[in-house]
Amino acid sequence: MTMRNNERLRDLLKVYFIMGSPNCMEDPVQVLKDAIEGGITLFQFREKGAGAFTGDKKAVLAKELQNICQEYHIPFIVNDDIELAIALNADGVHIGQEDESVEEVRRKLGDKIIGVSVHSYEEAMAALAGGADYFGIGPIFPTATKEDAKPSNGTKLIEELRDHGVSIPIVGIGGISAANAETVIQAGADGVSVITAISHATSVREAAKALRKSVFKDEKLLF
Ligand code: TZP
Ligand code: MG
Repeated sequence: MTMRNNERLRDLLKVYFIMGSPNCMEDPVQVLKDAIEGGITLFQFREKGAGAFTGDKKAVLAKELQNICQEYHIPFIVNDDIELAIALNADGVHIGQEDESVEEVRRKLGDKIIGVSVHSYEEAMAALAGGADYFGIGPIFPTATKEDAKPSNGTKLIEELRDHGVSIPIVGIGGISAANAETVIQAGADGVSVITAISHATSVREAAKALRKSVFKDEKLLF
């Protein structure tokens, strides 16, 4: 079954860890292993920010992290870099509004997962029409991680989309931690994506575990 299947993707998005070398306090390879052992369900390689690797160094790190994901059966998504995703045969990409159009990326990537960051109902409709598989919505809470992040807007857009019957898988992003993840799920998101809450934790493994617990706790309440 393809991972683009909505229900499979909904499960994969629950505990979505995003990082690149600038986010890590120790070796990214170790951080990823610990996060996977703590229970993350999906990984996105996002090599951005001060000191981010480019060129060969970026590609080598991406491959190393992809190898770990493969070893543990965790899908590997690449942020923005479509060519890298194709070269690595990654499981998918995550793109923003400043990147190539969803239609163009879909043509290049065929059956792979395409996640799109959307900030309004109009952007969401356009991404849906272009063939997006899931939406990333945020910043939900204030975040210092993304320099050009828009002001945080809570869960408003997630609620608006769900109220309109939009059923595409949705993941919240921005300032999310084990302490506030439940609000995001209750608003209608299928999962939460985090950088700092896991990558900067004293124990990466325990932080991933705590986040997973808060996301899955809510699921038990619902069913
Ligand atoms: N897009 C919107 S907020 C954000 C991105 C990539 C950063 C999220 O990082 P953190 O550390 O989980 O707030
Ligand atoms: Mg982008």
